[in-house]
Amino acid sequence: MQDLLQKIESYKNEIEAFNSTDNKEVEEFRIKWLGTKGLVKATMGEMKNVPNEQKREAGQILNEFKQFAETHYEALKTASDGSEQQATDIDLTLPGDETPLGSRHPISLMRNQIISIFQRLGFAVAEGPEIEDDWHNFTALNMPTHHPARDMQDTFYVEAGQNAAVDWLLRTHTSNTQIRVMEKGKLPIRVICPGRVYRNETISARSHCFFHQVEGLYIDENVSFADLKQTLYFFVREMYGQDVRVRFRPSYFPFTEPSAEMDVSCFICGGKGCNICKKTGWVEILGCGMVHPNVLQNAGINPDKYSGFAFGMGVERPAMLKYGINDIRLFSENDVRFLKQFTSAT
Ligand code: 2NM
Repeated sequence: MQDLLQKIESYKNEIEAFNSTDNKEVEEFRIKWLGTKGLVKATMGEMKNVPNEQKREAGQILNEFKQFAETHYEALKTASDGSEQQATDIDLTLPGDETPLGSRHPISLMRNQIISIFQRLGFAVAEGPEIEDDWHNFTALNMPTHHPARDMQDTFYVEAGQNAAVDWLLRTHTSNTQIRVMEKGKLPIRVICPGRVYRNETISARSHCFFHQVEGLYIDENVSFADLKQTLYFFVREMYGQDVRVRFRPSYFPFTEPSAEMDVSCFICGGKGCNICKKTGWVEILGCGMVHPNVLQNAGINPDKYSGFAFGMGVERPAMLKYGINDIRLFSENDVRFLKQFTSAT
């Protein structure tokens, strides 16, 4: 009996000392102590060796030992189950990972808005090269060899090697693309040409050495200045609202004759006079005119049969006015804090 008590005491110590959250080890514990060939059962079997007068007391002690082993096993099992849950279960109530969404560049938004108005009038979009030859950027546009706009001061020429047959340059307007469309010879023509252009200007808050333009061209038989005006009236009403007022001022471009600049009543102050319109009540938004007969001729179109109008506008300035941007350099710095502020379906 004394031996049995000692054995139980040492078993209890061993059980107490065992700790693990590993499922396999806990199961091994169960088999060792509580299995059908386990130590608890074997110890219970020693009842038969206990003298009769001590059986009552020994029974109690053995039962208590069995319970001790079972309780310890249950505690181990609960702890190990919990650890497994932590490792494998997914908390379906957690919010999902955020997917970062890009936003459209403000220049793209402005350009798309301009383009879509002309598309509704049946204009197609044409794009052309930014690195252009002298003919398509200047000569064909009725800008002769010594025209001041060709000056190195204004135009980025491309180093093309000593024996290059032609001068290469970064286009100074998107009219190059319109010459290319005309040269294809498919008439009538209704195209809108958006794109980036380059001019050798000092970079500041108001001007940059590259910017964006949208130019339009309409060529058919009997196209008149009245067609030009009505097309542009439609454009500005769509762009700035049905109440906008318009004025044309005579101007000069080598590629159009007659030429004009178009102003709209200031969309900031409504014409009363503010900083944007410099107290004039008017904001200049585009240049336009009837395509010069020399230009048609240069591009292989008979000026006696066909006539057309063209116009060109910048994208940066209207975008700055629309979005309240005060420095043109922000458009090309790609600061995400700037870029992520612009959202639109277009
Ligand atoms: C402007 C103003 C006036 C223009 C002319 C042509 C072409 F190719 F037909 F000759 N394209 N764009 C034009 C006319 C551009 O921008 C202020």
